[in-house]
Amino acid sequence: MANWNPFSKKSDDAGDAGTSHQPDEATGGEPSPQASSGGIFGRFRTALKKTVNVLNTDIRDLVGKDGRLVDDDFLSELFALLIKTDMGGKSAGEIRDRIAKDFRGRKVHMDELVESAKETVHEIMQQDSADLAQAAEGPTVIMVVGVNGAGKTTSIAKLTHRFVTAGNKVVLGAGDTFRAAAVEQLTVWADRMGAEIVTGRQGSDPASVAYKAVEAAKSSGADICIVDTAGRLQTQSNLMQELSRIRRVMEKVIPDAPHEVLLVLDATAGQNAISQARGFSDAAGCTGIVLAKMDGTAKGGVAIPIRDEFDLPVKFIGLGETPDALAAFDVERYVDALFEHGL
Ligand SMILES: Nc1nc2c(ncn2[C@@H]2O[C@H](COP(=O)(O)OP(=O)(O)O)[C@@H](O)[C@H]2O)c(=O)[nH]1
Ligand SMILES: [Mg+2]
Repeated sequence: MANWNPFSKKSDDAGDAGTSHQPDEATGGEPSPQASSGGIFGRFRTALKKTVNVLNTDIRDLVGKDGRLVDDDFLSELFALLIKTDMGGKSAGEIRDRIAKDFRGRKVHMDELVESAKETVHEIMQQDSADLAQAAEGPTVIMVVGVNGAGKTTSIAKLTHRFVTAGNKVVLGAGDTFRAAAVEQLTVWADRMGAEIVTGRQGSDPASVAYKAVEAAKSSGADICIVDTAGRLQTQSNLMQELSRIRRVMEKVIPDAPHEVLLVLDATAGQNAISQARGFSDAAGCTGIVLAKMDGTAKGGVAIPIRDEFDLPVKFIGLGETPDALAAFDVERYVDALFEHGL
């Protein structure tokens, strides 16, 4: 198989958030106009802008040049600012508590505070590798699930683009048989990118499409099979059961399939909406998260409560609507980008 994991940190891919740190260094720590206005890295920076600004400006003002005594007042003001970054109450509380533990009753300076906050965020974000699992033999099967409009089909197009570009043969399964438009959307992408696609009639059984797609991938010696599913809510128990059924038919063709079940979450949806997707983890046996539409939120801190909320690694972030707008998620780079101006 050609260059299996194009998302691996080991592969030097300019599309990965953070691998293009050079423009930053080249301009002495400031992003070049080019980097901030366009490209994946620029969009990644924009996504984090509000969070970075709160950390860099508001908290810096709160602490002041000469430092600030850590007392109850300070701790509650700090908490209020952290909440503004979309990192969620739990994470903001953990940062505050750690600072209270380390510094209460004495003066803290900005660099010490940032160091402490960064360590806490790091601990929360710590996760297994973002690399995709790979089948021991035969095609690697990836199933994609999530609520309506989260960005599933677009994320599949992006994954396909990356796999095909890396020389892999991809078969897609248009498992969203609910909406005719979804099948058309995926067919257009597949044609454009030279991937094979298996479709079913509108309203037909998605498990049957999934079965045929995995079978086609196996018999044609494809490297990867990606199966789309219709959007659903975790409260729709019949539809959640359907996901288990789709999984089971895949297993009939390849015993350890699906190798990945990616839950696509809309970063702009707000934390409550995202929390509502928790049921997917159990019903669909999710193995990782794709955080779509990160370019649509200036409060990129949203990845923090997601790590708190789901016991799943964030594998990719979506940074736009074009097929190249997908980056492998890297905890170190994410945390560094959040705090880079605060040190
Ligand atoms: N800006 C932006 N838009 C996205 C991203 N991912 C998906 N979208 C848009 O979100 C909408 C819903 O996406 P779609 O893939 O059809 O969602 P699905 O219902 O989960 O399959 C479409 O208009 C996409 O173009 C992203 O990373 N950034
Ligand atoms: Mg779709």
